[in-house]
Amino acid sequence: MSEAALCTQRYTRTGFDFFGPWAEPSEVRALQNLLDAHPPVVKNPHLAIPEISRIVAAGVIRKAVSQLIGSELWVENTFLISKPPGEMQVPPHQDGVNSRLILDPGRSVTAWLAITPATVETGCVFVAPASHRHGYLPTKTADLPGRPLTIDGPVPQDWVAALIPAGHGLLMDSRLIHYSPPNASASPRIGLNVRYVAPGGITMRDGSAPTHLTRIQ
Ligand SMILES: O=C(O)CCC(=O)C(=O)O
Repeated sequence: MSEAALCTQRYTRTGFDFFGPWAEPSEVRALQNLLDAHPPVVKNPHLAIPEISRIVAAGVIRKAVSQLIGSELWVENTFLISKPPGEMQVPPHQDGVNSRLILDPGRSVTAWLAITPATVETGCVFVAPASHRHGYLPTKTADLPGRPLTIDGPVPQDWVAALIPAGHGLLMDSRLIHYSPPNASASPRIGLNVRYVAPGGITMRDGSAPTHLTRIQ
């Protein structure tokens, strides 16, 4: 079986897989320097920061995502988290549902890109293997700053720490339950969440057509 087929098989079974590197070490260092001064959360940085718009179209990422959902790719959303040392955490959630939309898991995938090393100490993402098999779960707002969405129901018991070197990444099924704990190190942990969709992969809850999509060429 080819490496690509093995990756797809792993992703289908567990709901996640690793990939990379998506950039040269010098490019990753330049990004670290650039993003160090940014606020902890930046929504849709690919629309405002040219270096990020280049990354989301990087060949290695495009190839990995295309193997899962086909070659016509659009970016639905990006989210930059520069998690400072301290309290900031992200509760268990699924990326494919929010108050505005639902993503078709067969036509969407999240790529989480480590811009600095993601380790247990720095507050890496933890994934619940095979949790995508239960579909989308009910949600509620978490009692945390910013009132993020979290799953409403039993929280999975089995978690895997997604340990990712800077310049590498994680692919997640849109239904995969994941969270990230606080950063216990002394430096910010920077990661970029990119939601890719194939045509027809988005259903807006209000019946409108999706907007602000960026085609990956
Ligand atoms: O970057 C993080 O720590 C959390 C990432 C995450 O859960 C997400 O972007 O959906």
